[in-house]
Amino acid sequence: MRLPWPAVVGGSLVVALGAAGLIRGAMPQSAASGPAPSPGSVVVTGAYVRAPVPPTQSAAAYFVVYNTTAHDDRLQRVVTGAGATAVLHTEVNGQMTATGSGVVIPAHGSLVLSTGNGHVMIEHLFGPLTAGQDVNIELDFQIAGPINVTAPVIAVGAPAPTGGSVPNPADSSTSAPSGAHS
Ligand SMILES: [Cu+2]
Repeated sequence: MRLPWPAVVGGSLVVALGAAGLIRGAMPQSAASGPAPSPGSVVVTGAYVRAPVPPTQSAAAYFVVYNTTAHDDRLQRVVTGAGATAVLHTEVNGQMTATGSGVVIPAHGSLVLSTGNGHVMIEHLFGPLTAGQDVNIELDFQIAGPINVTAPVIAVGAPAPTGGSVPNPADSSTSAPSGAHS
């Protein structure tokens, strides 16, 4: 019985392709012999929003982005239903800085937004944010496109959810970043 492959090249090659085809059929995404290992993706985990201290009109969102693809990508825009604007702030030379053109996440690299590393500052909140609520955040990547995450609101002083993200001992104890800068 012949496998339905377009057996164009040589006889020995047809055998090899047939075997690879069977393997691929049983285990999609296996590192059989394709040019790219697997499509890969950009994954966002551990998202949460720190509840703002009452007079503050902004809140900080944290998450971790894993770029499992073989190419760099750029987080170029953040949109949220919780506030009018969302600005990406990352620490550059010890200073929280708004990143106008986004942040590049290198191939097989990650971007960790945690206390002291950076955050998305949600400004002009549409309403009060209290612990237990969920905030929808859309992260727009240059290549991966939009990725939507649901970020629970965590009370001031409560420990950050781990969510499989990189442990950060400073995360739960340091002063709240809310309103620390514009
Ligand atoms: Cu900020």
